[in-house]
Amino acid sequence: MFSKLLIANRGEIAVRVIRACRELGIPSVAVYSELDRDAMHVRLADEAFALGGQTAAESYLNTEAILDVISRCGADAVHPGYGFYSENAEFARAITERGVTFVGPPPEAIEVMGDKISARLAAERSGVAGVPGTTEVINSTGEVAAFGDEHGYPIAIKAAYGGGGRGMKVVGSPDEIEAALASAQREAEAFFGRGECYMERYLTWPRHIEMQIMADHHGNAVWLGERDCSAQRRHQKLVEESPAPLLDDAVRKAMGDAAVAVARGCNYTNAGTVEFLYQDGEFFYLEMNTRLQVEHPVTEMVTGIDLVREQIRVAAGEPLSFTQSEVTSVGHAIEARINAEDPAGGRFLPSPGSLTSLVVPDGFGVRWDGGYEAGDTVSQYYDNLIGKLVVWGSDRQTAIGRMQRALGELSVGGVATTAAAHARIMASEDFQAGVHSTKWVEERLDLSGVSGKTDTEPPAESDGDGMPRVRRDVVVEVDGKRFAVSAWVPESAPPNSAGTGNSANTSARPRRVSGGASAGAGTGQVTVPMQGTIVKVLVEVGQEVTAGEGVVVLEAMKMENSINADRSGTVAEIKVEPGDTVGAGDVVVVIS
Ligand code: MV4
Repeated sequence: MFSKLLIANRGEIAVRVIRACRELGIPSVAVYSELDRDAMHVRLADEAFALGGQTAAESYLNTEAILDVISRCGADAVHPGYGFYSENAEFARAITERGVTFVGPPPEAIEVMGDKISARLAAERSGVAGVPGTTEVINSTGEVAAFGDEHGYPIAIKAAYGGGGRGMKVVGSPDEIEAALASAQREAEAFFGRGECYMERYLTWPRHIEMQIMADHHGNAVWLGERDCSAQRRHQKLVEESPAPLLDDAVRKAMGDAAVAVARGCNYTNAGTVEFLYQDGEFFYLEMNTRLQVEHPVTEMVTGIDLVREQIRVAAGEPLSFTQSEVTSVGHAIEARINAEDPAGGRFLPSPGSLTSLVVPDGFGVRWDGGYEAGDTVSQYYDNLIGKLVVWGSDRQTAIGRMQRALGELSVGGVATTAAAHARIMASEDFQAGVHSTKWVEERLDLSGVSGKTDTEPPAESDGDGMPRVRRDVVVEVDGKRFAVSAWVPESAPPNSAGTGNSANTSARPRRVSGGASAGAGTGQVTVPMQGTIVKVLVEVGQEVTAGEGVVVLEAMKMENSINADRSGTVAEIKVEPGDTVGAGDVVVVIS
């Protein structure tokens, strides 16, 4: 096993890998940018080294700086997480040349799958079909027209060196070919530096279903079940689940076998994901992701297999700890990505900032994979995933109910989050019925009226007296029943003050408690309404008082309460002095 593992990443995935290292007894090393000096992954790792810089390019993508830390700390393995260097064959080679293990697939497999045309050819060689289409670069509009004549419309034009959905153009009819091809090539050139494009039949209402695989260095390759990631917007996944709803067991097995065939075909090792489009009972190979994915926890929750632990073991040369027939899936798992984004109006605008508070759900079947704690800052420079809320339930309906419950417990202060959009998704009939598709969030889901704030604290406001007001939450009991109460009090009030007089705060005016006093129709026998201690007597015998005027101050329920004259007249008798304990109904002053 490794003697030290460096995590070339940040946020929740770095935290996830550090936790796996700790369980395996492997010392972990974090790296960090200037902005992440005190980030959660840095606090959690056994050692941490600065990379310098602020942006990803200056820090987590600074090869020189990372190679330097590797040699300084003596790590013999590097886990790249997802994003950053995870699918960078050059980086994998650079560290391998230094005798350091890359916890991931061989560089050659990364390369084959990095280019979509060669990836498609590799799949076809393994007997796995993509959406009907071409495996050659498009050279003229005539080729697209010929494809349309044969297979019909719509047609998808895709970037050969692309990914993540950028640069894909849909051609609805022959007269759109010229503009769509030119625009796809232009975008491919702009985004990926290479303009080559290919084409496929365009599926109009597909689901995105992907298959998790693992392979070791001993010839073992297995599939661990699928994830349905159809609920997404702008090619960013929102919700992932396993198993995929309404997927036939026979189709699942065929998809698993296809994924293993693709992996074997490129001599794959470690964890990988083969993506498919699924429509009308048929699945088509889309691409292979040669990394651990964000949504790996849903597979872990239904199979009970720790994928990160397994990745590290396999990278160290150990055989997979299970065989295909030992992999079973129990129940249903759903993941909701909690991003610092405001879903209002379906816009999902980034909402970076400091997390003034963070309360994460727990309880049976709930898992939180977070990268931040209260007080941490979500920077505009990096992925704004705050954490992943994952639930497990005995079936899909139970899991949906559990996710709704867990979302209700989540409270994030200081930034907007995607939580409210998740609540809408979980509550929607389409999602519950499993009839959503990759276009469903953008085209069908109603996000009107959602707000990104899970913590409903309004900004400090003035109450007309020029004093800024802040919210204080207190719990009160009324007749033994518990109420959570919010009070907006001057900013300068002590934190445990809900704005009413507090005995510790002697400058505050005592509360008036004697009912009906101002009516002036009392008997003159001034009583206290509750048990307490007399802290002050405000009048003397013989003194003239008016109805409603305070006569004594009673401390009760940790508050000072003014006990007031119930009629106008002369103070005839004072029955108490400071320090006396009185009970409800005791007469304290007599007015004649
Ligand atoms: C498609 C498709 C329909 N038909 N290909 C978008 C990302 C890129 N990697 C593949 N994508 C798609 N390819 C054909 N022939 C629909 C999509 C697609 C999609 C796929 C997976 C997840 C989300 C998606 C959202 C929109 C479109």
